[in-house]
Amino acid sequence: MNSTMDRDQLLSVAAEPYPFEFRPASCALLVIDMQRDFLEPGGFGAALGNDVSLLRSTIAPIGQLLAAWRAAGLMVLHTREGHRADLSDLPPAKRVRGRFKTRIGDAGPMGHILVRGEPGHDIIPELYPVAGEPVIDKPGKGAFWATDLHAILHHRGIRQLVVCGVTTEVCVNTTVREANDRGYDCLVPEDCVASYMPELHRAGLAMIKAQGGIFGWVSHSQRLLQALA
Ligand code: C5J
Repeated sequence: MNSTMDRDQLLSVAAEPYPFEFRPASCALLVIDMQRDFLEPGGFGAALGNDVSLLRSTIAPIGQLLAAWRAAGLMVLHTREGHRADLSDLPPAKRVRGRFKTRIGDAGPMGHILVRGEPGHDIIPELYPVAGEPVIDKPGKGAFWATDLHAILHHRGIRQLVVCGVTTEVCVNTTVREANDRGYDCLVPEDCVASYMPELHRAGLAMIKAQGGIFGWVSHSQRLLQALA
């Protein structure tokens, strides 16, 4: 696929519960929270007791989709979960939830955890945004809540989303549900999302595609790349 392709043609991807049809011009790639705080040792994910290496299998396939979207001149967006340095947008309930020793805003090896501007809050170097790709800073799990994501997609004529990133059952699932309620179709490539808990990854995907695709479609990055080729 290259920048001379017909971006308005209708493409079809093998998916569950049935093929996903999309026009590249109106289908954005949305990469959720591929941040150092979730994917590298010493960040928020690790502070909660998780094995961050479980998420790293997504980096290569997301990289392939990013390359294909960029080569075709299609829309790419990234999100980051995090808070203001003074923590004024951090709900006290979110800060204390889990009764963990290390909490959001505390100093860690990659700076203050999940705080904007700190090294750990930023996107991993392997998938770093390039010029022109909006980065949505979100205080919650869903990418639509308290952000301008919906306005940006609307202004660019985007109606469908390929949603990648971490974690499957938390920020990916919340964002897919929010998108569904706003009228977007979402396709989730199963190898481009991951969880610290593999059983919740499977459950998160099952919930999206159940009941005729109640929240969206599930496929694989290779099937998507074949459709674009
Ligand atoms: C979490 C996320 N798991 N990006 N955030 O707290 O899924």
